[in-house]
Order: sequence, then C-alpha cells, then structure tokens
Amino acid sequence: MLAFDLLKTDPDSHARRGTLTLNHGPVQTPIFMPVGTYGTVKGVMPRSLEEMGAQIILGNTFHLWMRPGLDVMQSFGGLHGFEQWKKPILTDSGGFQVWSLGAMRKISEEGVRFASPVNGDKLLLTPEVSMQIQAILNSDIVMQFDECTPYDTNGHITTEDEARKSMELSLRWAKRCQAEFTRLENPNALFGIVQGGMFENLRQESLDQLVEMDFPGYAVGGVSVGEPKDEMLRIMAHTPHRLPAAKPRYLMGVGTPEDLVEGVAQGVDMFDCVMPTRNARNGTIFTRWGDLKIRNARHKTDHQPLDTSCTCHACAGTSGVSWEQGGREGFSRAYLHHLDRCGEMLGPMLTTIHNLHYYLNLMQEVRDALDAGQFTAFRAKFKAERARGV
Ligand code: PRF
Ligand code: ZN
Repeated sequence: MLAFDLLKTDPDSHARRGTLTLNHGPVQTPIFMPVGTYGTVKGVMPRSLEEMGAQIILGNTFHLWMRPGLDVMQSFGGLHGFEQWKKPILTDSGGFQVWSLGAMRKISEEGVRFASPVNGDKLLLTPEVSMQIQAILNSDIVMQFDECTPYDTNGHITTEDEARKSMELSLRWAKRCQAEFTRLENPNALFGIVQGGMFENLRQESLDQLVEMDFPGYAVGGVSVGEPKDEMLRIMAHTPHRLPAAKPRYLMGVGTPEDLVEGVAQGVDMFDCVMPTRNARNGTIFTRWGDLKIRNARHKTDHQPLDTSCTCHACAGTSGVSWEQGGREGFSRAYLHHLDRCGEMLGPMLTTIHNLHYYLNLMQEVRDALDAGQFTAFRAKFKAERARGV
C-alpha cells in the first residue's frame, strides 16, 4: 500500500510538505534516502541510521540478485529481516546498475543480457524478472525496470532520436512491469520512471504516458548522468512539477546539498544519492558552512569537530549538544585526520555518520521551514551559510 497526504504547499515555489505511508510505516517528505546497495548502508549500523533520523533506505535488485541470491532472500522473507531494518525500503530495479556495466551488457526489447560480474554466468534481466526479484525482497517501493538514457557515450552526445528510442523502450517496459507487479499480487507500491534525456518534449511525452498508466508514484531518472550542471537544472525545473500533485515524486541519484534544496523548490519529495556515504569514505565532509577535506594538512592539530553546528555522534559525542551550543564532546578534526592517515576503519564510520546526519538534518530543516511557511527565507539562509566556508 501507499498513501500520500499533502500537508502543505509553498506559495512561492513548487515545494511541498507531505506524509508518505508505506507498508513498513510513515515517511515525512521531503526526504533523503541513504543508499544501501548490498543490504547495508556502508559502515553504519541500522540503530545508528535510526538515531540519525533515517526513515527509509535504498536497496538494490541487481546486487542482491547476484549476492546472496534469491534463495537466501526468500528464506528471510525479504530484505527487511535479512538486513535488520524495520522501516521502509525502496529498491531500484537494476536498470541503472546493469547500464553501469558498460561493454559487458546487451540491451534488447526483451531486457538486458549480461555476464554476472560475480561468476561470469550469462544472465537476462527483464522487466518481469526485476518485478519478481523485488517481490521477493518485499521492498515498500518497487522501481520499474528502465533504461537510463546516457548523456554521452564515449564522447558522442545522445541525439534526440536515440533518446526517443530509449524513452519509448522504458515506456514499454513500464507496461510490462505494471502487468507483472499486478500478476504477482505484490502488496507494495510500484513507481514509474520518467526518461527522455535532455529533451523537454520527450520528458513531457514520457510523463504523460506514465501518468496515463496511473502509478502510485513517479520518479525522474536519467539526470546526473554526466551532463553539465545547467542541463541538469533545466530538467529539474521542467519535469517534477508537471507530475500529478497528489502523488509522490522521486528524483533519482541526486545530488549535492544545493541540488536537494533546489529539487525541493522544484517540487521533488524524495531523493537518494551515494554522495554523503561515498564522499565520507574519500574524506570529503559536508557541513553547514561548506565542504571540508579531512585529508588536508591544516586539520592536523584542529580541536574543532567537523561541523561546529552539528549534533551528530561524530561532532557532539553522546551529549547531542553541538560545539556552537557550548558542547565540548565529539571527535576533533585532528583525530579524524589522524584516523584517515592511519587507514583506521573508525575514520570512515564517523565521517559517514556525520555526512548522513548532515543530509538527513538538512531535510528536517527543509520540512520545518515548509511547516512554518518559511521556505524562501530558509533557501536564502542555506545558500549564504554554505558559501561562507568552513
Ligand atoms: N534509473 C534507475 N535508477 C537510477 C537512475 C535512473 O535513471 C538514476 C539516474 N540518475 C540513478 N538511479 N532505475
Ligand atoms: Zn556531525
């Protein structure tokens, strides 16, 4: 099941505040969803995710199909029991992930043929197979199997003709997904994915056809695939607000903190991105005052936490009181710099907790601003603070 209650709409932008109710509970929107590709948000225990306010996390059809495989998933009654996460889960369909295999795959009307990256077995992923796997995973939100239209392939920028063919294939796959999802009597919710590359006319056609099929929610795919930033912003300004107001809208694989706030202003309700978790492992830290590179030698003796305004476990310890509020618990930049230098695993664990907390708290602030009717003022303050520099 899926219910979406629109609680408030911002008069000065397309931003909305809502509650999404799924089989494993409610989700307050706008929301950021941490990525847990292999059935784990890398380096973070589920209890820490809950403590940080995560309401829904991602899993991946393709990866979990490869390992541990469907028999194991089935024996656990799905992904929730296996990974010990009790709140909602959204699974991506595998379309984007096989696409990332590059030369190792072959796309046809039927689906995508590829060699297993685990053991070389020849496999075929189709819309039907993706629906069957996601039914076994029992994810609360199931994504349609789509083709993510590339921005360019080895320097060749996708033409309108190519983008149309790809978008139309995704529409035919959407129909097959819906039929199989229904046949399986999956009690969860299936989202359609708008494609169309960088072409607004194709985006509109894709959107119209998907709306005709009446999905309980819609995603915008095929952005943040290597295009210039202004192209991404153009599609973000074009597509989300044209989707049905009464249904949740999900922008796939986006983005920076600035992208999220802009996305909310354009009417997006849900986001996911590997950026907070992946960047944490590379030592790039998001803070209220801009980004920080923990590897930089200037942090070697710095007693301040990563983000002086942050109440996460890395920045405020168990006190929950930020440095700016007078708290003096939490781990210093000097210590995190040291852990990174030594390759200690606590380093990426703490930076991941901080970055995820930053993203989740940012969305909490967005929701609070929307509730208070202060979103425009919040946007301006957010931009100014991020531009200040750490
Ligand atoms: N399709 C699917 N998953 C995705 C994307 C897509 O287009 C993107 C694009 N940014 C990220 N994840 N199925
Ligand atoms: Zn922090």
